Amino acid sequence: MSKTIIISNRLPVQLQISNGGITAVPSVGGLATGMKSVHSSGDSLWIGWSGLTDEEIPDELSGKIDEALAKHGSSKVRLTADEVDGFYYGFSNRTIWPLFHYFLEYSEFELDSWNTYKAVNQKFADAILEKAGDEDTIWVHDYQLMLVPQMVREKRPNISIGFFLHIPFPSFEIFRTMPWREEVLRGLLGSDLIGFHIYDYERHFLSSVRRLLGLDVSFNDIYLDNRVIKVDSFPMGIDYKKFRGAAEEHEKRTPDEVSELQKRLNSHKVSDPDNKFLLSIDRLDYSKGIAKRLNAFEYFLNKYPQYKEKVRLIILAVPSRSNVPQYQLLKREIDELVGRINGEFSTVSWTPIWYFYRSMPFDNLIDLYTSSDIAWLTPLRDGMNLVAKEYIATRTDKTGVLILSEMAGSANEMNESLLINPNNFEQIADAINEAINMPIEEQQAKNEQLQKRLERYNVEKWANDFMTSLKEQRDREAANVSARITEDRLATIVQEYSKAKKRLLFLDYDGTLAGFHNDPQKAGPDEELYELLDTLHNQEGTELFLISGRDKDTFTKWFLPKGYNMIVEHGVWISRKGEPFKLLENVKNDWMEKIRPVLESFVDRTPGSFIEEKNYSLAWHYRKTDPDFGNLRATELSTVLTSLIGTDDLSVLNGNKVMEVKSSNVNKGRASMRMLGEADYNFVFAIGDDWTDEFMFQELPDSTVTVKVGRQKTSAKYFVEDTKKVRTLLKAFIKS
Ligand code: GDG
Repeated sequence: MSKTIIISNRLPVQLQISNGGITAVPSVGGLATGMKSVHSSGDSLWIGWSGLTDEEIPDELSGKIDEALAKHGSSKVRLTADEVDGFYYGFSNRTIWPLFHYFLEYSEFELDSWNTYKAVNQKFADAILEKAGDEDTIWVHDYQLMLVPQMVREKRPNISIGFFLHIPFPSFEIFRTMPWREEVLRGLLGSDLIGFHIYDYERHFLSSVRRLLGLDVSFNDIYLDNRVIKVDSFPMGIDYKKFRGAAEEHEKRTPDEVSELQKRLNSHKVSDPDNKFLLSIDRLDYSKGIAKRLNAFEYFLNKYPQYKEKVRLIILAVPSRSNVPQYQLLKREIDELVGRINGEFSTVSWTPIWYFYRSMPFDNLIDLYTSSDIAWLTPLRDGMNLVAKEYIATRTDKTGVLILSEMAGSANEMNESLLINPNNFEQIADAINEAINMPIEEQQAKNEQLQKRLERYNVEKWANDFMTSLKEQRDREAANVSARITEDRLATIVQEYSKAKKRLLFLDYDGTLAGFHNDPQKAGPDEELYELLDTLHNQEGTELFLISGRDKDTFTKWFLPKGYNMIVEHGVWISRKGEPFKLLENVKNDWMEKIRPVLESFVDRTPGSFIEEKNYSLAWHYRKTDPDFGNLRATELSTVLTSLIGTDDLSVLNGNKVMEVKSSNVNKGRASMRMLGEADYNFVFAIGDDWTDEFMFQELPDSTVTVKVGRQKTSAKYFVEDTKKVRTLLKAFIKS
């Protein structure tokens, strides 16, 4: 039976060593609960680091740890203290974390820690490879393991792999600064599906893939060799029932069941019912903007002094990564700020900030959520921010106001909250004022909407959506792959070819017989291609046509002496058996005067693009431009041209990095059909790589063997991956 393997840096259980024995206790984190539905025992395995280094695990306990983990469907990856240092505290948390959260100045680019990151990723991949069968599904989590997908793919090309990034993916301008950027992208692209919290991260990732790897991207599909990788956004939800249920339980507690913390909170509420609690909960991390929040609080107290003694800020900062210097500095900064603000504003009966630097038990977390009038979360960057969602879920009477940074992924789904820019103190101070004075009905109306959404799109739905999407992607790939020209299929086609007495072949040139070059004039045929074409051309019963959008002069130079049949400019010109080119279609070119200046203006404004002028068409090439910019300009040009050519019987062809304007009654489909009508052929074959070849695929009769080069959407029956495979195919025709 196939199983699901989940891989994350940490396991969903915590180990406790006591009296020489070991127990594993499930951890309460969002990921662990979210994956519960996926990680149901029996058909699922979770692989991760146990949290203890090799040095910390006495030899005699290693086996016991394995047993304890196995009870929770988990298996450990062993890491030494040095590995944890280089991989986790080093590359993950001193390079990737700051860079991906736009803290470029904190990002350290150390070759040693990169090497450890690679080695540890390989350890995780090996652990997967050891346990995984070909039918299994692998789900890799987060920024610590970005190389794992490709490492697994190399050894198991057919296995299903999903990856989810829990933190933001930064803009290309930030990502490009990392020395190992290509390796990281290639690592991720080992996946079948790559998930992000929100569309913005997806967009940044696709842009980096296009710009740094030059890969073709169509909507959210990436074409890489013989695979298509899907990229999508899946905003992570929370275990709504758990938080809601806990809040309801809290309301039912008898006075002696109430926690000490709750008693303290209650006594303050009783002594001053108008007093408002503002709550902020985060890991102590610079990305969470805690220091800025404290400064903003000071600003608020100065701008709205009437709230002195009326509001109290409760800050829970959970210790995190305290081995990393930035975190130690931040801790000191926050300690000092809290001290200074409290020193400045406190009165005998009022301390403005209550500051907890610790992790609290779940129950206390609920105490804080349910007792606070306002949750105030101002990360400078945050992949999602689950605290915002948890706060809203616990508000059983639907009161409470959420003030949320627009830099948190969750802001996208929670726009009923008061969204603020964490750097805009004026706006923040006004938002706190608005929150304090917001009528109850308004609070309830907003929270009702928010709660509905959180309940529906909860963490289980998130996990299931991701798994469903991964499966769909695999099915789509399997269906597509069935159109690949495999050895068996090739044998059948070759058999039909050799049986046929009269054969007609249409071969596109660029991207089919030869690869692309930045300068089209340099993409001329090589010796092997000449030999191949010579043999086919001279083969008894074979009528070969090169069919291309190229201009006639170039093809005259390259192929006329060879005597091949040629159709160029998409069907305007024809040359048979070495004769000079003749017009195949009667077409006008007086429109060119009108269109040329338009294209010229695009060349001026798009560095790297140029115009190719043919006798009956004009082509604007943008292969050499920045890919995103080029695509943007192409869309713009297409709109401009469409409005210009309306009445002129012209059409715009959107080829592979080229946009061509030509007469509408000329295309490869029409030209190939005319050739087909000239004799009685019993084997017809057409092959090409771009949009302009689709006319042939669509118009030639069903019995034609149509082949697309590449994986893009096509009307062709079959596909081959690249120009190399095209040559293999043609060689097979020759040998038949
Ligand atoms: C990363 C991304 C993304 C906090 N303090 C205590 C405590 N917590 C729990 C909260 C919440 C979780 O920790 C924090 O989750 P966040 O989403 O807010 O932040 P990160 O830890 O930075 O998580 C983030 C997330 O991954 C998921 O993809 O949203 O953007 O940075 O669940 O309740 N729990 C307990 N005591 C505490 O003191 N028991």
